[in-house]
Order: sequence, then C-alpha cells, then structure tokens
Amino acid sequence: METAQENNYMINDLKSKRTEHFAGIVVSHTQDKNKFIFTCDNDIMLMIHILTDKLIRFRFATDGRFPNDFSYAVETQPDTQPEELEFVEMEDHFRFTTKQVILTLTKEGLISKIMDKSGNILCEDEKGFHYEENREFGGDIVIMSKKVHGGEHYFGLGDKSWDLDLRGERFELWGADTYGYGKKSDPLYKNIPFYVSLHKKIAYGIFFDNSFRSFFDFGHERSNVSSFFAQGGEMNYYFFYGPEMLSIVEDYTLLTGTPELPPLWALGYHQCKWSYYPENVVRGITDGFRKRQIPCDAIYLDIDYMEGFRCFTWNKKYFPNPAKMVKELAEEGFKTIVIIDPGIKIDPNYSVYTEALEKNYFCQRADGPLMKGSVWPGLCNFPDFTNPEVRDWWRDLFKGLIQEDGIKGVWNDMNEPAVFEEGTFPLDVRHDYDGNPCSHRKGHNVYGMQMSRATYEGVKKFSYPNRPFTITRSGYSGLQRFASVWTGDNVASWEHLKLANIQCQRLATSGISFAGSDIGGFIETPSGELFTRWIQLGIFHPFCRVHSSGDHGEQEPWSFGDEYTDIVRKFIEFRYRILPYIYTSFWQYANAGTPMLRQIQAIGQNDPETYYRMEEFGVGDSLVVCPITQDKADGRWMYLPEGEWYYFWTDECVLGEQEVWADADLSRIPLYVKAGSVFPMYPIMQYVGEKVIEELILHIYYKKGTETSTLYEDKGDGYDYAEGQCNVKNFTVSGEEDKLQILQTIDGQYTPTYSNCKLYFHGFPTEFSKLTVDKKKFEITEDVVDGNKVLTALVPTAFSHLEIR
Ligand code: MIG
Repeated sequence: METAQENNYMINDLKSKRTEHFAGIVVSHTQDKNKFIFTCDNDIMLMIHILTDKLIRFRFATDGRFPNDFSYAVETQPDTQPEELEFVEMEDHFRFTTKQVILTLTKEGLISKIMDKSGNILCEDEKGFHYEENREFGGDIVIMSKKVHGGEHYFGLGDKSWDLDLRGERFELWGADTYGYGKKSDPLYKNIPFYVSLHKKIAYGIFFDNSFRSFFDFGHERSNVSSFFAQGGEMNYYFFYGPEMLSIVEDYTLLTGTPELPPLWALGYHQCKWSYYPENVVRGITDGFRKRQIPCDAIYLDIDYMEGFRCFTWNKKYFPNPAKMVKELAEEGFKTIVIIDPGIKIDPNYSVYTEALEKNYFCQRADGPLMKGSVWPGLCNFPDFTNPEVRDWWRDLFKGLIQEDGIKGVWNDMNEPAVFEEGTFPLDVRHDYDGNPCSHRKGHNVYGMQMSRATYEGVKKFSYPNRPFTITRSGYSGLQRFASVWTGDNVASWEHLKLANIQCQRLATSGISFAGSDIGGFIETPSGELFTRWIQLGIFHPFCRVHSSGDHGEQEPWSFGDEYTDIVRKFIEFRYRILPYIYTSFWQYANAGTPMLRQIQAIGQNDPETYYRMEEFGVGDSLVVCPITQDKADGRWMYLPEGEWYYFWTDECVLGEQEVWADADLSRIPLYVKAGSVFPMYPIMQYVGEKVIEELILHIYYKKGTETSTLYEDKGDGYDYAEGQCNVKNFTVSGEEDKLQILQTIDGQYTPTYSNCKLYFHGFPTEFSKLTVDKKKFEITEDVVDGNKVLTALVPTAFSHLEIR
C-alpha cells in the first residue's frame, strides 16, 4: 500500500500543477461499418468500435490522431460485427442500439452511458475521459471516471490480496517482487487491468488495455466515483456486457486468448522447495513419495541447480549427470521442472551472455549503456523480451534443457522484472515493444509476459510432440496463453490461506484459471494443521504445488507426523481421483474461456446474498468448496448458491440459497456436489500414466428434474486431439419420482483405454433397483466409498440411454 500511496501523491501532485483537459464539442464524425470516429473541436477524438452486441471498444486520442494500434493482450483485433446496430444522431447526443445494449454519447464532452434493453443503467461516465499532459516524459496521463451505483460490487484485477469485492479501494498495476506480502500489499506481481462490476443482478466488465503504470479506484477517492487511469499511453478500453458474470469472463478471456490444454500430468500434484539439491536430496524426496505411496507428478529444481545461477547451465558438483537423473526420475513418473530467471550474468566466459551481448539483445538505458542490475548471479544484463528476435533466441536456448536433459517444464521467476537494490529497472530503460520502441514506463508491465511467451515457445518447440508446461510469476493480460501462475512469496499463516483462496478465485475471474499458491506458505513453517487445511484447498486449485523457502523446516506431505500425513495423502489421492473432472473444466476454459474456479457471485448471481461472500467458490460445473481457514475447527458455516447440493462426505442433500453448517473435522473439507451431476473420477494413481485406466468412475447424484454434465477426454498429452482424437460427452440426467434417465451424447473419435464405467448412485430412493442400459438389464450391487454405502453397477462407457427405477 505504501508505494500506491506514494504514487497517489505523485498523481495528485501532478494534478495540482497541471490542467485537466476534457473533450470539447463533436464537430465531425465518420462511420465505417461498426467503427465510428468522433472528432471534437479541441482535437480529442474517440473511436467507438462495436465488436459484438455486447462488446464495445473505446479508444481516445488527444491530439487529432491515433497512434499505431498495438497490444500484447489482444493479438488480433476481432473482426466481428454486432447482429444488430442502429446509429442515430440526436440533438445533443448520439445513440447506438445493438441487440443487447443502448449506448448514448453526448456531443459535448463525449460522456457515455450504457443501458441494457430494459433501460437499466449498466455503466455511466462521471467526468468521463480527461487527461493531463505529462511534461516530464511526454504523452498524457489518461483518466476515465465513471459513476458508482448503489449496491455495486467490483471483482477481478488479477492477484490483488484484498477481499474479493474491491469496492472502496484503490489499486495499482506495476508488477513488483513482493516477498512476504500481506493483505492489501499493493501492487503485487501481476498486471491485469480487467474488472467485473455487479449490481442489481447485472454484470458488466471493463478491460483497460494500457501497459503503463495504472490505477483503479473503486469509490476510494470519492465514494460515488470509480476511475481508471494510467501514466501514459492511450485511454483504450473495452466494455463487456453480461448480464452473466461468467459470460463476461469468457468474453474477456477469448479476447485476450486462451491457453492450450496442458499435459494431464501438469494437473497432478507438484512438489517444490528452494532448493532441493544435490541429486541425492532430490532422489530422497522422490523416493519419499513412492515409498509412502503419496501421488506426485512433478519435482522442481530452484536456482541452486545452476552453475553460479547462470541460466541454462548445471552445477555439475550437485548434478553430475542431469540427463541421467532426469531420465531415471521420469521412469518413476516424475517430471523435472527447472527455474529460469531473466538476469543473465555478466561473465565473458558464459556463452549465453557473450552471444546476447554480441547480438545486442540486452536492454539498454536511454543513452546507450546496457541495463545493469544485481540479482542472484550478481551483476546481470537483461534480455529485451519485447523484441521478437530476442524471443526467438531465448526460445532456442531451451534445446539443451528440454531435448538433451529431458526437462519437462520451466518456471519463470523474477520477471516483474525484479532487481535487488532498486526493485526494478529504471524508467529510462529502452524496449523494442515489437517494433514500437518505448521506455520501461510502457514496457515494465509486459516484460514478464514476454519472457514467459519466449519460454513457452521454447518448451513447446523442443517438447513436441508432447505438450509444454510453463509457470510465470509476473505478466500482463493475455499471459494465460503462455503459462500457468503462482501467487508468489506468501507466508505460512491462516490469513494467507484465506488470501490464497481469494487470489486464486480472483485470478480465475481475471482470465487466469491455471493458478495456485505456494501450498503451506513460502515463508515460515506451517503447523501440521495449517498445512493439511491448505492442501485441502490446494487440491481444488488448477495449479497444485507445495513450495517453501529453504531456510526453515521441512514442507513435504510427510513432514508433520503420521496423523497429518495420512490425511494429506488422502487429499492428494483425491486430486488424482478428480483429474478427469479438473481436466474437463480445463478444457471448458481452453475452449470457451470459462473460468475453472467460479466465485460464488458468478454461480449465484440472482441471489444478492452471495455478493457479500468470498470464501466459498465453485470448481467446474458441479462442485462448491469452502476451505476451513482457522485452527481447531470441526466445521464451518458457508453459503450455498441456488439449487440442491449433496454433502460429499455424507450424501446428505441440502437446499441452497442459505447458510449451511458443514461438518468438517481435519479429515474433511466442506465440499458439495450439485444434484443431478454426473461426476467423473479416475482410480487413485501415484502419477499420471502409472496405470492403464480400465474403468472410468461416474458418480451420479439423484435429482428430480434435469441437469447436464460434461466430460472431456483425450490421451492427456500430444496433439492428436486437434485431429479429432478427443471426446466431448454430455450426460443429461432427468429424474422423476419413480425413475431417473441419463442420455449420453458423444462427440469425437477418441477411444479411451476403458470400455466400462463403474456407476455410483447417490441419493437415490431406496426402491430403485432395476437398471437398464441401452435396453439391456444390469445388476446393481452395494459398495462403500468415502465411508458411505452406495449402490453401484458396471456398464459400458459408451451407453446412450440409461434408466434406473
Ligand atoms: O529472490 O528462486 O517467488 O518461489 O523459490 C527470491 C528463489 C527468488 C522467489 C520466488 C520463489 C523462489 C525464489 N525466488
């Protein structure tokens, strides 16, 4: 918060010295299909691009011309048209009407107001666009102010460590290395200028595509005004109409890009520490997992694997034969992942350095010298990842690690970029910005994203035909195309467990679903209880990794005594059981931009009670989870959204739209399954691919009424799915008093390893005893799962019609 305040002062200071300029009166306008340009008598211009019936781009210019239209977030401007568009000029304003919204724009001052078709005001300018000249650097400080409505709530903005609702606060986007951050430390690592507003059951979204240091104020300076502003660049923003929150997040994610499907193993459990070395320590850890039968897919090497922290080298004393070690670990099912930082050690005997120096790939200061800064290797220079030629070079550096050494994933750290003394680069550092040369003022917030982009391309190129896996700490909107993320250097405390929950939900709402926290906390040591509670939450986060700094106790699943180990094992096993479900929700994310974690407002939007909650959240289509975030608890109150929900551990069915008490001693996490779901599971595996899966498991939860569930399946790696080797299965459950039917449609040509599925019937009336699958009778028996007696049957997976009565 301190930095933000300093900067506020800076802005306020600027305000006191400089004049605010507002749009004058529109003197001309042009229309080219769905693109309109309005020019004012004082050279302020506004381009309004109606991209769809519910997506509108606003772009302002201050001196009579628009500069080159380039964005790292939006790779190609959508070439779409609204279904309906009517444009009329009135006496004092213009009006645009699409199938979904009405936008009015005043001729004086370019003040816009957007309504839905029933006349509800969604989003309305207060002062609207204005700017101040930036005499020091040139360009403008661009500002947009809008009205705050009664009952308005604000969500999104990336990794902010604040309550889920951002109302009443001001935030800054300026990627920062924030070791041991706390609640409301700001700014943090990631720069995601996108938020969703929700009021009166209707949601809209704003994406301010500007990479300069920027600010979002949600009624902080003035309680009736929200604003966003940046220290340079353009006022260039997109308005999204829902009315559903989920569809806004989808549209934003599709605009800024979806990731490809990760290899299935990347959705398994990962073990990390700063640092596991030398080799025998690494093997001690991996053996520890297999010996104790605790599933794990990935093991990490932090900075100490390198020779003096030089990227793309190995410390041969610690790791005499990396390729051999990595190969042997792979035989036991472990994928080895290594860290790569941006700082390249200044060392004339280090080829990565000399090559980059010779080719002029390092960032330069304004007057020519190379950007020099201290990080782990000592004094370093830093590649300019915003230069496409530098990215290609960086990409090709991965050949050795991936192709020769067998590394399966790369972890990018310190890419805010972080520099020890100064914090980050000085502002005069130059960047290519893909042919739009600029200073670090504009390049800072995208630096990490462009690093992870080059890393992703390298890992992908040399892993092919397998899929790549990458992680990044920093990034800008659209980073989700290139990497998964973690929430940085958190602390082993109950407060941070809460923050991890909120940050991961918020990231998902901000287009970044593939996210997780350092489970157990990076700094300090968790108690066994805290660690266990954190694992219980972490297994529902798309990226599931334990990580800690090395200067304290052990943080492996077995570090806290047998009582805890057994519970932790059970939950890591649970992660492997629900893999087909997590994978399906990843596919929904990759395919449609649907967030994998869904904050409760997004699944309970018609129930304003949900607007004030933040700990309970949806995972995929069927689950609601709520972590226990205090010690010695044996349950908690939580809120369930609309519908009927089964408590996972007891099969007790309760109604939503109310607070419910979830019994959860240390062996449980509050977990509910939506009635009518067909919930897929795999058998427990120690790692992905350990066993050939012979039976798919489907848990069917009884409901009077209809519900549809989806299952996506493919080989779990490689690109055959792009050639149709994948299936999308839809299950439509319709339950009545005396029977329940499931219709299955299968779209795709993939043949899974299993031809049978084991069905478990939850919550079914006891008299149901006859099962017919595609007109054939099947036997029902009784079984015990997770402590409950459940009816079960074994049937062919490819059924089209199933009936139980
Ligand atoms: O200055 O590589 O957030 O996960 O273990 C610290 C050492 C550098 C910070 C990362 C953390 C990582 C650590 N890194």
